[in-house]
Amino acid sequence: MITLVQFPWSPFCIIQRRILEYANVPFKVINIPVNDRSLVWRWTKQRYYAVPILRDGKTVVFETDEDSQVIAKYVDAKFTLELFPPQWAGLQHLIWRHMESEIEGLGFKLNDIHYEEMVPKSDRLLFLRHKERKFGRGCIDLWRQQQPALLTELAARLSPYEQMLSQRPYLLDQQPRFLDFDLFGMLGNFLYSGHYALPKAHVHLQAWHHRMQKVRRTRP
Ligand SMILES: N[C@@H](CCC(=O)N[C@@H](CS)C(=O)NCC(=O)O)C(=O)O
Repeated sequence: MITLVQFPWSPFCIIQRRILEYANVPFKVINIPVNDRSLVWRWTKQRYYAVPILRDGKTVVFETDEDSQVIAKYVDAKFTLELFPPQWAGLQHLIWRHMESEIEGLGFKLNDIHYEEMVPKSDRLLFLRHKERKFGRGCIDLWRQQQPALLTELAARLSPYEQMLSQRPYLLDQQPRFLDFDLFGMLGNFLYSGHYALPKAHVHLQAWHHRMQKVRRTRP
């Protein structure tokens, strides 16, 4: 049985969870507290502390750099999901980098504004400290002030995806590829708090998002 170790709102965890659901295979999810990475540290033999990680029997899979997509490639190969077909190699890489910086970089701020609703009281001090050490003192208050501008910018940065989806059911072709799951993860993080919706003007993106919530691969 496959086990996914995660936080439910993490964009990178949402990608892997949705890929496993898409694969239509049984898997278990372990939610760890934001400030306690001891399980990840132990399972990876002190080589990694981020989430997600995946365990499959004796094999523990985790990313080797910001851009490695090791977990998705492992699941793809194991269940023949065709998420990384050769005809889209290179292009997928360029675009997932945009998603994981330009889209994620706005989405997580908009979600973190509501962190009290997802992080239990006992974990909030260290959560805030972690954010402020990375983004500066008062960053969450700053993002609250910037919220309207962040939303406008996010809609603009999503426009190319809306254009792509006006031509076909998934970003690249007729079936979901890694990019679809990647964008789904970034948007899942943005939408996690329940305070936002996808931009009204992006009607194709909305229809795609609806499909992406449910799609299961059709077995050959
Ligand atoms: N490139 C990695 C990024 C993973 C990542 O940044 N995870 C965050 C949670 S969303 C994390 O655990 N960061 C380390 C930390 O918070 O100390 C992936 O694709 O999985």
